Amino acid sequence: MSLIGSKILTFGGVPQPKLESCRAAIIPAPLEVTVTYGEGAALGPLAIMSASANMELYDEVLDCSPIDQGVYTHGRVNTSGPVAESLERIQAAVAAELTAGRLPVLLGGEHTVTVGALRAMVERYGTGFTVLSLDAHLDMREDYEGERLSHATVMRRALEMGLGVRWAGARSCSLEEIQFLRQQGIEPLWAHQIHADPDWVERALEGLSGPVYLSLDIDGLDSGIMPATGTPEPGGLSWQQANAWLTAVCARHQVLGLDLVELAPLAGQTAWDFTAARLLYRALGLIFRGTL
Ligand SMILES: [Mn+2]
Repeated sequence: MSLIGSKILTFGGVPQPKLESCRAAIIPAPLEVTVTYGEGAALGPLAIMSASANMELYDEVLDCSPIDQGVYTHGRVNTSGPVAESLERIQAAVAAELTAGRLPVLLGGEHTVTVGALRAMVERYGTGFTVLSLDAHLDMREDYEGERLSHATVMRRALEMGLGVRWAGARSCSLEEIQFLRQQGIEPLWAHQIHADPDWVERALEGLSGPVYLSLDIDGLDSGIMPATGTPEPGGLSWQQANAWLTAVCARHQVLGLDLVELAPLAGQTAWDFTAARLLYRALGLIFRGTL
C-alpha cells in the first residue's frame, strides 16, 4: 500500500470507500523492467495518486464529481521478479475486479502491464471487445531486444489474443511494424492525419461497434504537454484532442476496463503528474456517465 505517514494514499485523496459500494478500483502496478530510454515509470502510480489528491473532484466539463460513484484504491501489485510472474499477478488483480463487477483501472508502470489486464479481459469476455490505444507508438514488435513481453510489443500480443486494436496519436514505429500491420490489412490513423482532419474522431471510431478496453499510454499526448515519459514524441495529441476522443469513445462504447501507463515523473515538475491524474479522472467520469 502506498502510504503518506500513516494515511493510505487513495485516488482523489478521499477516505477509502467501502469496496462493495465502488464502481471502479485502482490497481497500481509500478512495473519497470523493459523501459527503453528515460526511466522512472515505476514512480508513475504514486505520482498520479499524489497529484489526484490535490485536484478538484468536481469536474467542470461533466458538471459532477465522478469520485462520488466510488473509486477504491488497492495496494500496489508486487512487480518485482520476472515479468511473466508480475503479469500473472496483474491478471489476477484485474480478474478479481471483473468478477466483482467493478471497472478495473490499472496504473502503470510501463505499458507491458496491459498484457496482464488483457489476459483477464479475454478470460472473462472472450475477444468480443476492441483495444483502443492512446499511444505515440504502435507497440507492434514481435519482440524487443529478445523479449516478447515488453512495452514495445504490447499491441502485437493483443492481436495474437485475437483482439482488434485501434490507435489514437500514433506517430512512431519501425518499418517492420508497419509492414506487419499492413500484411494484416490494418492501417493505423496517424497523428499527422489527425492534425489535418477536423473530423478525425469520426475516422478513429469509424465502423467500430461493441465494447472496448482503453489503454492510455501517456506518451500519446504531445511531448510539449507531456514530457514526463520514457520516450516523449513531438506531434502528439493536445489535451483537447485527447478529451474529444475520450468523450466520443465513452459516449458510444461500453468501456470494460482501462489502464494509464508510462508516466515517468520529473522531479519537482508536478504539472505532468497533474495532467495524468486529470486525464484519468476525466476518463473515469466519462465512463461513469456513459454507463449510467
Ligand atoms: Mn508509447
